[in-house]
Amino acid sequence: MQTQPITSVLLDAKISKELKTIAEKVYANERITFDEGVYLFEKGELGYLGSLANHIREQKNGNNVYFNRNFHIEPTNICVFDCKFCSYSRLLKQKDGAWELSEEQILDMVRSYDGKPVTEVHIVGGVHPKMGLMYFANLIKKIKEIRPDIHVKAFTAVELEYMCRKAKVSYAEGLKILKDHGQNSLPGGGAEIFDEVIRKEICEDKCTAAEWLEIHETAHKLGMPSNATMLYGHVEKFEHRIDHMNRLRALQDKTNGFNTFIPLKFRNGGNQMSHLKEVSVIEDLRNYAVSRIYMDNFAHLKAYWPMIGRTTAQLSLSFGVDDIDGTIDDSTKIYTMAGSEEQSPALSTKELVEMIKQVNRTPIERDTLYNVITDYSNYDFSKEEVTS
Ligand code: V47
Ligand code: SF4
Repeated sequence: MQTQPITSVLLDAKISKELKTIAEKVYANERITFDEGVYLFEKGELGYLGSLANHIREQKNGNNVYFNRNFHIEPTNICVFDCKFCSYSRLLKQKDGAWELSEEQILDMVRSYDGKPVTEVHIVGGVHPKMGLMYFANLIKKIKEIRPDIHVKAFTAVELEYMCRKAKVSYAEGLKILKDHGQNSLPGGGAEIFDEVIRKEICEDKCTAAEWLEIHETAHKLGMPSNATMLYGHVEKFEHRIDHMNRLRALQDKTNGFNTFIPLKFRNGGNQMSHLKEVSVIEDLRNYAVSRIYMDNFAHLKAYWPMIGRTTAQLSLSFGVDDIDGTIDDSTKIYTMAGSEEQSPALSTKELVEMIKQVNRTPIERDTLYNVITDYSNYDFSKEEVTS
């Protein structure tokens, strides 16, 4: 049943019967089908998609745009896997450009935030054969001893699959050990594209789609929420993007354990797929919009600004996005090394707030679980000492 008037652009006689039906479904809060998702990618123009996605964003999140105060730790870029799109990893035998932080260096990074109001540390890296489950469990414990209040969002399903396999424990056992040592949630990386044929072409040796989904389902059952990503804009077709979203939507129906969906644009700098062109900004925005329309059971859609750039992140806020990630503090190299325009990704809270206000949205600092920390609508920065 239609609850709101459909804007005139959607009733435009020039749009097809199918697009009108989809618009009616969206306004009636009805889920769209797989075929309708593919049709949106094939036939939906930017203005039409943006209009629908913006409506959903408003319904779900009002005028709020979320961000957090966070930093990353990337313990190593040495990796046993060889994903064709990855610009940042190095094989064990490659010395050039490889790094491996010691435990003390990692803990010093955490100590460097003493007195600063960060709320989340995001830990991911290459899959190093010598850094195992108990090494990371003890590392998290030590991080929590230094900073008991910080939320530890750590390890992609790719890292977790390898850790559990090496330690000869089930996913449930491995995740329980990490949880008991202080890990709070999982980031969304490693999902790439679930379609088995495309996955084989771009990252054949790491965890399968089924394993990725099983690890996230197991985490959700243990009370550890997670995020989900999708790597788009390479060799996949529209139906592969919808298939990917469909598998995530089905798991979310089952567990409701995902916090946010994060489309990740393939960046072509310095990797084995550099011969592929990157997709246009129009395609980025269309992809955010279709994601917002298709993923009806995800509360949030994130534009990760170090990957997409701050200008496109701002634009995405009119195409369904309600979250732009956080302060970052120049602590991640994944996208710098893949050729992103953000070569030293760091934004102060004040800069994030200004970015959001500039497009007439309400800046909300959140914690990892989207609890509101500060509403910056009428905030006076001149009274604050630490604004990082
Ligand atoms: O899984 C690697 C991607 C991911 C490239 O959960 C690339 O809040 C594009 O998952 N072009 C890791 N993408 C990053 C990630 C993430 C980032 C921000 C926030 C969250 C979250 C998760 O980065 C990998 C892979 O999909 N990636 N290389 C590249 N050249
Ligand atoms: Fe390793 Fe992750 Fe890079 Fe793949 S994307 S090569 S698993 S660091």
